[in-house]
Amino acid sequence: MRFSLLSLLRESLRGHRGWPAQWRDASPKPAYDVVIVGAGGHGLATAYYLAAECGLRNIAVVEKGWLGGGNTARNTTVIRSNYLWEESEAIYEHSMKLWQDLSHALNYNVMYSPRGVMMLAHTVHDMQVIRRHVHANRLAGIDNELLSPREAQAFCPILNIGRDIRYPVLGAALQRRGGTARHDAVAWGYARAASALGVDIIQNCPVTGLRRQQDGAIAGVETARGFIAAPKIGVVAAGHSSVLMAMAGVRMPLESFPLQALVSEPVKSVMPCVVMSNTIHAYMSQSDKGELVIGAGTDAYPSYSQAGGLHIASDTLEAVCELFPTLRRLRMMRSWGGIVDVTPDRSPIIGRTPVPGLFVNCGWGTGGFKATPGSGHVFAHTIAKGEPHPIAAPFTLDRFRTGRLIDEAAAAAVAH
Ligand code: FAD
Ligand code: PYC
Repeated sequence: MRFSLLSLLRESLRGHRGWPAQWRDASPKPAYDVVIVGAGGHGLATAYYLAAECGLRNIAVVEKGWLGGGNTARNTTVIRSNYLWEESEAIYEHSMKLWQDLSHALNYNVMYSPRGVMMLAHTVHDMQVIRRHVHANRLAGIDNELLSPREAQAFCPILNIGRDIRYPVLGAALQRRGGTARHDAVAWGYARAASALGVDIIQNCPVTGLRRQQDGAIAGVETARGFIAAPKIGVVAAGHSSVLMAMAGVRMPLESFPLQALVSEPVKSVMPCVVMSNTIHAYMSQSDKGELVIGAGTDAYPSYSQAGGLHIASDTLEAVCELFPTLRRLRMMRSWGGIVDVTPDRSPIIGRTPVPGLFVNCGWGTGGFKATPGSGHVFAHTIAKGEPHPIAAPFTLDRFRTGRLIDEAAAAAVAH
């Protein structure tokens, strides 16, 4: 091997803060074809589909903590595809179809349970909104049906449809194929299947920088355990995407908010489905262990706190007690928060960035768990081909420049 004086000097200056910009392109041989930053469900699914469907095997997933320990571990696992706009219907329905066969595909029981997701209406405006969604979904071939209060109660017998409560139930929209899955099993299932295909999953390895070559293209990731060179990087770090993208000089249209949830002590099965109410900021299902899984709205201001305001959780519990009075004496066991990153139009960003070789998948806000298989699938194809997958194509970063937004706030399901 031959060393020039210049290359020796470059090596000795590596990591030095004053490293001249023109030397930052010292491009070592790529260690991997693709590095995915973030081992949440989306990152692991991306790595799995890259290996399983795109013919790439030399892939690493780099995670600052442990796999599946971010929002994937903290969410309330609601799965549905009853979104309003065609672009959203396409991606969430793509995901829904993948959920149906996911346990077989991964040979891992992700406990997908299509027990029905029922969204309540409490005002005339709510009724207009759910009617609009039902019609839009049915036109797109997606199941969704309108229920009267009595029909809603027949589907969920503990639901209070009395007229004397603060926000009486006026009707509901029911997506029968909607439901839940086991959050950590999804991360473990994708991780195990990806690992079996040769993907390296590197935990406890925070990414601290994104290094670019002299021509501007991505060169690799700086991590707390050293530099990893790769010609393609996919950033999938929910809640922290803007921090990571800033490392490559890309400013993202994102804000990060705490979103919280809590679970009750376990009880016998009382809740046969998922019930959601955006108006009174509460949604609930029952886990297979018997705990009632309850979610609240986001905090009103951006923050990286993984707790969330106490008043948000207590308002939610008041709403739950009104809707399900039989649960009034139930004790709560745990509460927690996660950081969700939210775009101005409440739709995700999936695809290329202004930095050649750098891809991003973020902005799923309060609703990305359900999208895990579909998001990973289309992102893998986008990274492998360097061109957006047709389903991902509308979700560009560029839409915030052109103004072609996909305003899904009405379907976000959680109060913002
Ligand atoms: P994550 O699982 O957060 O993965 C991102 C990973 O990136 C993390 O593991 C993190 O440690 C890692 N990371 C961050 N920075 C770095 C770095 N510098 N270096 C290396 N790694 C890094 N969605 C639904 O569809 N249905 C729901 O019912 C639902 N309920 C929710 C309830 C709550 C309380 C919360 C918080 C969210 C909820 N969501 C729900 C949203 C959903 O959880 C997220 O959209 C989804 O899990 C995002 O998945 P992910 O894989 O992108 O993120
Ligand atoms: O998007 O369905 C959803 C959801 C439920 C709870 C949080 N997000």
